[in-house]
Amino acid sequence: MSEAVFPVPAEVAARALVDDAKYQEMYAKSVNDPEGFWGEHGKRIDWIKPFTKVKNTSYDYDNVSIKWFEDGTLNVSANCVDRHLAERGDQIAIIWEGDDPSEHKNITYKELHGEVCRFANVLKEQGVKKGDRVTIYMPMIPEAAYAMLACARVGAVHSIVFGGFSPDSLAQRIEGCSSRCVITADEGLRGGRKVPLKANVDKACEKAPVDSVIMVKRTGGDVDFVEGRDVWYHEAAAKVADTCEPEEMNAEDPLFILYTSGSTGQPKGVLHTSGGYLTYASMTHQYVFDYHDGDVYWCTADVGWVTGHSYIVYGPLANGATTLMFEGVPTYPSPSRFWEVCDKHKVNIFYTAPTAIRALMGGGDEHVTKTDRSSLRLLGSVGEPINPEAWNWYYNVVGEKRCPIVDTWWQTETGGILISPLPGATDLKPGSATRPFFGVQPAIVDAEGKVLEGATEGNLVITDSWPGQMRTVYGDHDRFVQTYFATYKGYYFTGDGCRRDADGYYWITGRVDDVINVSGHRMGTAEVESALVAHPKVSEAAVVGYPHDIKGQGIYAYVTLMEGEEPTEELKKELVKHVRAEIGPIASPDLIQFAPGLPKTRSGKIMRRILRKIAEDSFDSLGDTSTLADPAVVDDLIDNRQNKA
Ligand code: 6R9
Repeated sequence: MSEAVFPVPAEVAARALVDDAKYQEMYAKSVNDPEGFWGEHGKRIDWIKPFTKVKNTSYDYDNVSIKWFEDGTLNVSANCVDRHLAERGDQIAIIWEGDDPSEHKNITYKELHGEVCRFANVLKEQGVKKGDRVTIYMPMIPEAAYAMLACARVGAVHSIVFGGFSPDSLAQRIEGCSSRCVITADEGLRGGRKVPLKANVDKACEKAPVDSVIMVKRTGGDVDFVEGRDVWYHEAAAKVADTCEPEEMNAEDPLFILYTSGSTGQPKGVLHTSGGYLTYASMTHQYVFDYHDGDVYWCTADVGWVTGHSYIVYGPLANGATTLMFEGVPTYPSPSRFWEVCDKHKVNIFYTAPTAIRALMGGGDEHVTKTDRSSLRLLGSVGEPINPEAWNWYYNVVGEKRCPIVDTWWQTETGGILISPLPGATDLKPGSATRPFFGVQPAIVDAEGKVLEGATEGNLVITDSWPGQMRTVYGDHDRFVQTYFATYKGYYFTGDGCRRDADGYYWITGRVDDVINVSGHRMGTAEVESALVAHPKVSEAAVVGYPHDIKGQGIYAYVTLMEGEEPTEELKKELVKHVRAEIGPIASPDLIQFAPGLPKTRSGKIMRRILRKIAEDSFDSLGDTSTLADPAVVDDLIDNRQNKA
C-alpha cells in the first residue's frame, strides 16, 4: 500500500524536545521500568510532601485498583499558579478572546493568583469544603478557569457540565454527584447568540435543589434572583481577600468528575484524581505540543469537555504556559475567525477538532489565505478520526506545509493523550495517530481477547496503567470495572477499533460500541433512545450513527409510534425539539424515520447492524437476516430510508 509519509521537517527537529532516538530511549525506559520513569517525571510538579511510592495499580478483574504517587501530597492550583509567581508573575497566563472580536483580555500569572484566591474565598464563604462537589455550568470566560482552580485550591471536586446541555441533563448531573453548589453566569454568548445559562440552572434546581448558586455577570441580561440561594460573584468577590492558603491534598484525592456517555445507561461520572492526572496532563502538553517558554498556545475546545480540562487549563498552566481561551465559534463573525485570532495573538500552537476543520474547509480557501498565520508552528487534531482530505487541507492550506499535525488520540477516561506523534520525533501519516506516548502500552485484540501481533486490525486495549487514567466511576466502582475491565480480562478496553500497520503506527477506526461521535461530542445511542421513548407518542426507538460530511457522524433515529398516532413531518419536528429539551441541542437527531416495526431477533433484541447499514444507505450487504422474527420489516425500512443517495 502506498501511503503518504511526511518526515519531520529539519527546523522542527532542530528545536524539538525529543528526536526519534530520544523517543525510542524514553519509551523503552517508560515501559520496562515504569517505577523509575514516572518516579523521575513525577518530579515535574511540586509536591508538598514528596511521594515515596510511584505505581500501585492492578487491572485484575477481581481487584481493579489504580493509584499513583499515593503517599505524596500537593495542591493542583498551587502547581498551576503559585509556583510560577517568582519566575513569571508578569507573564500572560491566559489570553481571553471574546465572542465579539472587539473584546479580549490578558491575565498574568500574578493576576490569575489573585483571581483564583478570591474565587476560592467566595467558595469558602458559601460553605464549600474539601471533598464537596461543585457543579460548573459556564460560558468560556476566564471565570470558568478561576472557578476550576478555586475548587482545586480548597480541595472541592468540580464537575463541569457543558453549556449545551439542557436543564434536565444538568439536573441529572447535579444530583449524580450531590453537588450543593452551582457556578454559572447570567448568560453565555456564542456566535452573537445568547445562551440562557442561569435560566437553565433555575429549571435544573427545581429538580435538583442546591444550597447556593454563584452567578458571574457576563451579558447583564435579565435573570431571576433567588434570595438566600443566589449570589452575584462580583458582589461576593469584592468582600473577600485576594490570598487564600491552598489545601494540602493527597495525590489520590479527587480533582474532578466529568460526565461522559457510554454504550449503556445514563452518563458516567468519570473520576480523576490529583497527582497522577496533573503529572500526565502537564507532561503530554509539553512533549506532544513541543511547548517551549514563550510559546502562545491555543486549544479551541470548551472547558465542558475533557480536552478543555487537560489542554486549556491544567496541562498548560502547570507548565507555566500562555494559554488562549476562546468564547466564540469558528464561523463568527466570519469563517476567517480562527485565523484572525491566530494573527491577533501570534499563536504558535493551534489545537482543534476535525469537525471544525471540515466545516471551514467547506467555506473555501480564501477565508484562510487572506490571513497571515506566519506565527503558527504546530497544528493539532482531537476528538475523532481525521479523514485524509481534511488532514491535507489543514496541512497544506492552514499550515502552508510548514506545520506538523499532531493527531492526538485519547478519551475522557484517559485524562490525557495516549497515542500521538511527537513533532520532532515522528514522521506523519495523514489519518494515523501514529505511536504511543511514554508509558502507554496499546495492544490490539480480536473478539475473543486474543492479542494480535504485527500489522493487524481489531479492538484497542491498553495493557497497563498510566498516571492520568481515571480511577473509578463516581459512586459506582463496579460500573467502572464492568465497563472497562470485563470485556477483555486483564486489559483496559477503550471501546475503539484500531488498525496497526507494518511500521507499528496506530490508526483508530472509530467506536466499536454503541457510542457515536457527533462533531467530536460523545453520545450514547441509549441516551437518545430513552429521550425519544419518553415522548408520549413514541412506543419504541432505535438510534444509530451514519456518516455525515461535517459532523463525522450524524444521529439517525428509527421511531415506532404508539397505536393510532400519525407519522407527520410536524411530529418529526416535535420529536427533535423534545430531544433538545431532554438532553440538549447537541443530541438533536439529524434524520428520523418512522418505522412500523424494528428488526428484532426472536428473543427481542434489536439488530442494530441492520439499522446501521440502512442508515448508511448500503443495504445490499445486510448479512444474515434469517434470525429475524419478522424479516419483512427490513423491506419497509429500506423503502422508507431517509439517507438516500
Ligand atoms: C479527547 C476526547 C473519546 C473518543 C475516543 C475515540 C474518539 C478522540 C481521536 C478519536 C480518532 C483521534 N477520538 N480523539 N478518534 N482519532 N485523534 O475526544 O475524549 O470526548 O471522551 O471521546 O473520541 O473514539 O474513544 P472523549
